[in-house]
Parts: sequence; structure tokens; C-alpha cells
Amino acid sequence: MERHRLGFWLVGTIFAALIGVTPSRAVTFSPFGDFGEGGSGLGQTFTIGSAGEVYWIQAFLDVDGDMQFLNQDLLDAYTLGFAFSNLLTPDGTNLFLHYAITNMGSAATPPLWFYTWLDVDLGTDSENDIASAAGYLGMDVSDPDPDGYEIADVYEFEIGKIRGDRLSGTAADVVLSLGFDLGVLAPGATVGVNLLLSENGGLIGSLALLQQDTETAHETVLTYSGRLGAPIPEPATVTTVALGLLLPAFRRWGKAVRNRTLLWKARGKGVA
Ligand SMILES: [Ca+2]
Ligand SMILES: [Ca+2]
Ligand SMILES: [Ca+2]
Repeated sequence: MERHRLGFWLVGTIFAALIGVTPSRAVTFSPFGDFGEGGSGLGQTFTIGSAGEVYWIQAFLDVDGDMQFLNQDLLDAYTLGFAFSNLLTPDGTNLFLHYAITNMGSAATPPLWFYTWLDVDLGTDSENDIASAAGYLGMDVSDPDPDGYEIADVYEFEIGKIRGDRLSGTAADVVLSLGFDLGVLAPGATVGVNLLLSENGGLIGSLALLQQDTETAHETVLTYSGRLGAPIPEPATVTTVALGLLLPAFRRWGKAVRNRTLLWKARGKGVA
């Protein structure tokens, strides 16, 4: 590439990043499973970014301390109804996932937590990605924001333990998780969990987990966030942050996240 053309390319790329535009549509996926599960490990085609693949995405439900895959047996055991839906924005850069859980029984449910497992692999090597958290945690069921998160290597991940950032910038086969305190569902009540996988810095809620490839750090940054509520998108609630501004925010917000995480653990909800 000639120097002046390279210069134009760089300027264009930086400009695109600053205004939050990705040049080409890159989130593609075949149908999810009935419970929102997917990824190439489960036979689904699911790409994100310039060279990213979702290996496994899975929802879990903790019922009164008992952590299980979200599946029909679990729903039947607690008389829960369930619906999953997804929506890709027209520009192909933001994928919204919605999980709705309804108490179909005649009594209140036990305390519920919803957890996610997201194993994305960026680039050609799955074991050299890095991730960080930006923003802050919610406190409990009283707010729609995530109440815990985990960033860990796939081999050290403990679903439901929500131990914060276990990598601190170390390259690994990154898995991301968000946890939501759903509280107790009254008979007939429905709670919705929205997740957003974005390749252009889009986020919902107060916390974002960001994953990059150390090989191609200039390329895709996966932004993973979530919030309770009715199905999104509600365009006004989606924040698109320029990547050039978002990445330094890791450092700016990191201390706040750690403090909130420590506070959260101090409240007895975490596991050290
Ligand atoms: Ca990689
Ligand atoms: Ca919350
Ligand atoms: Ca991974």
C-alpha cells in the first residue's frame, strides 16, 4: 500500500472509530437454540467483528443457590415460563438478546439470579485475547444493572461465582459473564434480561465488558453489556461510545469497578 493511501486508510479507520461506525456488517449468526444458547461449539454459526467467533453462549439460572443450565427441565421444576428473542440492528453491528422468565406457578419463586456465559474467540488464536471492565455494578434487584461480572480464562472460570476480573490484562482464552439479581418473582410476574453484543462500542446499562485480540488490537473490540427490562432496542437507551474514548475509560473506571466489586463482596453476595 502506498504511503499516502495508507495515510488515508488510517485516517478513515480512526474517523470511523471516533464516530462509532464500522465499515462493514460483521455480526452474523444462524438460529439460536430454544434457550438462547449457541456458538460454534454447539453447531451454530456466529461471527462478530473482523475475525471473531462466538464459541459458546449460554444462560444459567441460580435458584436459591442451585446453579443450573437454563433449560426445560429447570423451567419445569420451578414452573417457569421462558421466551428468547434476538434483534440485530440494521447496520449489523449490535446484537440484542432478550431472555424473559415468567413465574407460571401460584406461589412466589425462590430467589433467582441470571448468569451468562460468553466465550468469544477473536482472531486466529483463541488463547491470546484480553478483556477489561468499564463502568460500575448495580447493587441488587432494585436496579436494572448487572450485579456481578466475571472475566476469566475458560479453564479457570467458575460460573455463578462472579469473581470480577481474574485476568488483569493477561492474555487468555477469555470468557465473559454478567450476573443479575432477579429477586423473587411473584405469581404471574415476568422479568426480562437484555444483553448486547456490540462490535462498535454500543452498550446498555452501567457496566461494559470489553474484549480485544492482542494480535489485532486495532481491530474488533467486543463490547458486552446488559440490563433488565422489556426487550430492547429502545434507541435512546443505547450508548455508542467511540472506541478511542472507551478504551482509556478502562483505566478511569477500573478503580470504581473494583471498589464496587469489593463492596458487593462485602455485602456477602460474592465468593472470594
Ligand atoms: Ca485471539
Ligand atoms: Ca441489579
Ligand atoms: Ca474465548
